[in-house]
Amino acid sequence: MSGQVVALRLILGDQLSHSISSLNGIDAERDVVLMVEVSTETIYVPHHKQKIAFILSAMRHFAAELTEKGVRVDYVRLDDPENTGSFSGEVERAIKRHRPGQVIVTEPGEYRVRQFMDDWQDAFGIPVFIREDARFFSHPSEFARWADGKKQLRMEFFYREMRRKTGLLMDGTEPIGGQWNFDSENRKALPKATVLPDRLRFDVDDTTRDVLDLVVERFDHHPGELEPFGWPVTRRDALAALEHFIQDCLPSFGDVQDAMKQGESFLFHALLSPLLNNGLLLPDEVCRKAEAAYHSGHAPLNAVEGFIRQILGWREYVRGLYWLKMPDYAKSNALNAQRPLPGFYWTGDTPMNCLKQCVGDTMSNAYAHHIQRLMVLGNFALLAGISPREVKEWFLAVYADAFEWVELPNVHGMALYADGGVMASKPYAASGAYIDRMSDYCADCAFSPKEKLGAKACPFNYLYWDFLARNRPVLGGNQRLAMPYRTLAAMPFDKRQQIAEEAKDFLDRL
Ligand code: FAD
Ligand code: DLZ
Ligand code: SF4
Repeated sequence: MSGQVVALRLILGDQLSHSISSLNGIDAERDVVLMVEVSTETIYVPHHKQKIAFILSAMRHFAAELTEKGVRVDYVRLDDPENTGSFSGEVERAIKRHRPGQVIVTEPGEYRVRQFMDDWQDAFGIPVFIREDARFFSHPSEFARWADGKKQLRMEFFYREMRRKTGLLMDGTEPIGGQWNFDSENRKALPKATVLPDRLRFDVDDTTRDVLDLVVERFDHHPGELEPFGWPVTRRDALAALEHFIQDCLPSFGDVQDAMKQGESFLFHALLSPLLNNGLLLPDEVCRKAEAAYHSGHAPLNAVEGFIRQILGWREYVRGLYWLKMPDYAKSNALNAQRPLPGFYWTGDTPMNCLKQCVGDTMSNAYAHHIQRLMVLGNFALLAGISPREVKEWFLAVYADAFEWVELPNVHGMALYADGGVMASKPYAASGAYIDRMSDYCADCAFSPKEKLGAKACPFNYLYWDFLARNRPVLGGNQRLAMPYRTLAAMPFDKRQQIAEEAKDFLDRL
């Protein structure tokens, strides 16, 4: 590379958008884009093999697209012998290589990375400009203003603000259909005769093959299966994945959004979260496409609203919450849960079929859909009192879409109630009856969801009541739990004692 470099522009592995703010105003002749594969990012948790392959392959394809556009890209590979293994080390080395007048970067998704980025200007002695990430509908500062002074934060109200702000599914100042939220129509079990769409998988090209070989060489001890690998890793393929979802899945997405089926990992879900989170797709374009499908009559309102709410509502809300509450949020443990994570979260080796299936899907695909994560894997960890720190590390490791800003609030807030109710007004705790209603897992299980106590009883059943009994000091006053607490109080003493004994026996053997 020749000529005076004006700006070194760093792009991280989850910033793979051509419209990323760090590229605004780029001088293709005199600026250099830096992209770095670094070992610290690949091992801060033991990422699923497919997740590492997805991130690195998408980075390499993105760098190639920039080069094709005439941008000067300095790309450091993981196996570069000079690679220092960290973002800070690689930015320092690149400054020595290029002697730029300034460094430009878009704010990172994770608090951990922001901390060392904030030191760079002093450490390297040149101006470092950290630009806002404009790919979201709202900035965390806007969320903080919205949250300021509120006694309780609820996603639904932030979501309505976002609907008004963006005009998505709005008819003037009113929500289309006269209702903000169609969630009550989105909780059906999967009808037996449902024909599921074939999901689009993408071919492995030479770039991805090199990365898959690298993962075998360096990360063979990491969890999960590497192949078959079918994730999109380019903008073009990401757009094809979006089109496939809108055409083949969105119309049916709403009704059975909460259903689970053995051997069917994807159902009508979008599979777009890894692409939204690494930047190959933008939330605005995804929501506008879904909205257009409603206006053209292709998809019904409950499906489109349900889908848009996940992105415009939940995704924005958890990001705002993350930046509002960090760093303390990561230490939260309102229910003082201390039990270590059982080994079957990694192996799937458990007689509880729902957990076995959900872990199996996770390890095969680096993906599980929301209800599998929340109502099976998360619910069990909640009821069993597993340490939030260990649960959080597991969820961060095993999913291709897992970045701390979105993963942590979902784990600590939504699944484990570790934040004491900041995110959810009550714990998402459920017994075996819920899993039985929403899935076909129980038919193949060693336990029965109908049995409440005894050797055949579904462990979710007695764990549910034991969870409520154990956590009465924290949860007893929660109005939304008044009914189950009344039921618990009405149980004969012997039954309550038996629940406590069976739960203790089960948990001691975990
Ligand atoms: P769909 O079900 O088709 O939903 C569409 C889109 O909505 C998703 O692509 C996603 O971008 C967004 N979305 C849906 N629910 C949420 C939510 N609760 N929070 C934020 N965005 C949401 N999502 C992640 O992106 N990364 C994570 O690390 C992650 N960890 C989770 C951990 C737990 C314990 C739970 C309960 C949920 C987690 N989620 C996470 C949210 C959700 O489960 C995934 O976004 C979803 O399963 C992704 O699959 P999909 O693209 O097929 O989504
Ligand atoms: C997740 C991840 C992995 C596995 N590897 C890299 C990498 O080598 N280089 C990189 O720039 N980003 C990687 N990432 C994504 C980062 O962890 C993510 O960009 C930061 O956590 C900021 O959110
Ligand atoms: Fe899961 Fe209980 Fe059903 Fe078995 S019986 S699959 S443990 S919910």
